[in-house]
Amino acid sequence: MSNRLNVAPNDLSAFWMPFTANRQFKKAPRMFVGAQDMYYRTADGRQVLDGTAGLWCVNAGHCRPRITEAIQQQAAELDYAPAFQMGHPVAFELANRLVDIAPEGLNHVMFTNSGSESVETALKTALAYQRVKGEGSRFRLIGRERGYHGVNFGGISVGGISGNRKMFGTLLTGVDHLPHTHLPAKNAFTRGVPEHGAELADDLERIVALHDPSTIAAVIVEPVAGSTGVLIPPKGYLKKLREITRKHGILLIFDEVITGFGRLGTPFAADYFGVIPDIMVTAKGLTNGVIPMGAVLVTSEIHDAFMQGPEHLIEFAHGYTYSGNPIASAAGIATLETYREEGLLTRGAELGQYWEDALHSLKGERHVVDIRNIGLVGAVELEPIAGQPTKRAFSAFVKAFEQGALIRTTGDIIALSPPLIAEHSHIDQLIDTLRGILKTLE
Ligand code: PXG
Repeated sequence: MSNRLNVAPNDLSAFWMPFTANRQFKKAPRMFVGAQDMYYRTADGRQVLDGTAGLWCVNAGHCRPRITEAIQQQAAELDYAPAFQMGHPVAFELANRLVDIAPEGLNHVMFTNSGSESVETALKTALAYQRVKGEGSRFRLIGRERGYHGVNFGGISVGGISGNRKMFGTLLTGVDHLPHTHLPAKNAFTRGVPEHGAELADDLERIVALHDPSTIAAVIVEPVAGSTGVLIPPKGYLKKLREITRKHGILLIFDEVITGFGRLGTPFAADYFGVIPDIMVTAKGLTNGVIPMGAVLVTSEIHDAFMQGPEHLIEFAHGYTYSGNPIASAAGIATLETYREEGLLTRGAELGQYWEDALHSLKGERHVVDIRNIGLVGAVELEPIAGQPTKRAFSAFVKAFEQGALIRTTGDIIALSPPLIAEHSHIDQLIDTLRGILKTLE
């Protein structure tokens, strides 16, 4: 076995870390060297509770034997097979298993290697679909303010987080954005789905009137906006989006990279809200975060529209070297098996009330201006330090790590999303740690 994990790296400069304050990190590195179930282990032997399922992906907890073994076996048997014009059984099996648990009608799957690639795949599929069915004038894509759809050009174009967009030129043309749904004046401290704001979906009618429906290919939203700090859609909002898109022949894309695979207490957010999109974007929990993989599910109507013309021709000029990679596919199958055996895709619903009560017990602590929750997701929004946005939440993050809990922060919002195997005692530990920190936070 390698002893790499036992040796502290002597030079941290080569690795330019993603979405990280590199200079701050490299002065006081926070390193994990092991993990099991709900906990990480640090180099100095401390246990750190995973309050965020990694980056919203380790839904079944860490180093689960079935997944580890599936990867080991697959690596030894068929490590790679070409993905274009050739196949292997494991990817087909995973596709079938995904369709089995997916919302009704999403019957075909394209594989990718990340959420960002899944988003690009979905957007390109939407544009190409409109064209193959003779509506090539539908070239516009509609996203939403504060939306996060990964970091590639299509995703940041429909995304709505200015910090992720402002450096990168003109982005995709022909994009417009719905307003975000965060209404703290009306909905602060709501438990679960907020009452106010369904009418924000009507803004799509304004956008449609402005551009004409014949120019719009698709609308993409996260059913629950995650990265921007957990914005839960108002009651009835997603149903309205579905009605308006259907009325105008516009495709509806749900980006379920975070909400997929049990995060809300249902297999997908589409199940939670009773709204089925035309295209569903997934990644993260598909393989429990262990091997990079994403999947895009589409309706038969979309898939079948491409299946025309001479049969020797490629129907859709899109795909990746690693689409449906055998090891990733094996990890995906073992992950879905683990979810099924342990009832994890609905466990968030069983834990939901306990989670909600624990989270909302932080109401009244210093600096807390809002608390939001749904399924096994929560957010605690803090008042920023005047003139120094993000600093207060970031210092909560560093303190939490020192005190044995991993949390996530975005702006001055603390986001929590523990693995779905969490017990009440883990929830208590997480919330109590946070409570202690809030009491001492500047
Ligand atoms: N769509 C959504 C809704 C996401 O949340 C992506 C696409 C992109 O996935 P990849 O695999 O390309 O990173 C995401 C990713 C956070 C956090 O703490 C969220 C994400 C990634 C890292 C951190 O909020 N979301």
